[in-house]
Amino acid sequence: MGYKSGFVAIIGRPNVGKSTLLNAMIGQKIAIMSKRAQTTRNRIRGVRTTDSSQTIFIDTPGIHTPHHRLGEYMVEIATQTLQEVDLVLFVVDATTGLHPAEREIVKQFESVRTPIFLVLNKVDAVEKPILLERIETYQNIHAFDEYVPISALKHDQTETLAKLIEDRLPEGPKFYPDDMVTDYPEQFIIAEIVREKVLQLTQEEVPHAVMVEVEQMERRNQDTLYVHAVIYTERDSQKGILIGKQGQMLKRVGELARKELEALLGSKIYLELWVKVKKDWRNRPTLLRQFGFNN
Ligand code: GDP
Ligand code: MG
Ligand code: K
Repeated sequence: MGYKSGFVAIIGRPNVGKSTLLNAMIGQKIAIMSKRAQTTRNRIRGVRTTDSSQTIFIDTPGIHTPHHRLGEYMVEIATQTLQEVDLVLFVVDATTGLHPAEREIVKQFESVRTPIFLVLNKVDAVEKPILLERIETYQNIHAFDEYVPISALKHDQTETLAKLIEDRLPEGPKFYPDDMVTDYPEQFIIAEIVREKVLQLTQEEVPHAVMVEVEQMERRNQDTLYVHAVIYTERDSQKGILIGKQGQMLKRVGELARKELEALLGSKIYLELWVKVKKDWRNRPTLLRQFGFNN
């Protein structure tokens, strides 16, 4: 048997644990984890390389009912992806069971020839009899190619899943060098981590109306990376919350993001954050493109 390689899409509703799973498979933090829905808006690739195979994971946004332009856009990406990849991982939350939106997603599977695994995540938080019931419920609506209960958070059965994935990959070359875990530029990862900290610290007060753009990034000397990033909000009130009393909130966002980035990129970071208001960006196609949402 020769070397194997292929593309695997990770799909599923927001918050089921797609990013956590990707990170577990890659062994490094790349996709952004969050308790709040819909953190991942872009396709993020993670590469898992072993002696026998290379798997390129695509972390797509959750398929869901669109409410505004951005929503419509997200549905498009997700369905197209199903046709293009070698394998689809349909991740569901075993603690909550079948969701009505998942019925809609599964309907789309009927016209897809790509193999699809049902990955039941968060089994660490579910009793066995309930888990078995859940599996049966999903079995009744679609004949999946594998049923794989895992805990992405605790890394339970993630290696089993990796093996099952490898079994389905076609023979093919190593597309990426061994030490490469993502093909997203540092700028993108920095922006995502700043955004994650904003969402974590501001709770419900600044809803998803936040976008981060790295405007400048340069290595000032051997071990310091200078980063200038702008956090865009939709309203003045959100800008106020984000900056906080005497700039305290923004300072905390910056500190948390800097610590994590230093660990991730192995370099000292000088992080300068600004907050700007850009009204109603979600409904403006040109702005969406500007922020890199069109591929
Ligand atoms: P995504 O929206 O599908 O990418 O979901 P995330 O990976 O951001 O995870 C959403 C939430 O579920 C986070 O709070 C995770 O810590 C949590 N989570 C993910 N995997 C597991 C798991 O295996 N067990 C438990 N108990 N929680 C998990
Ligand atoms: Mg995610
Ligand atoms: K998410």
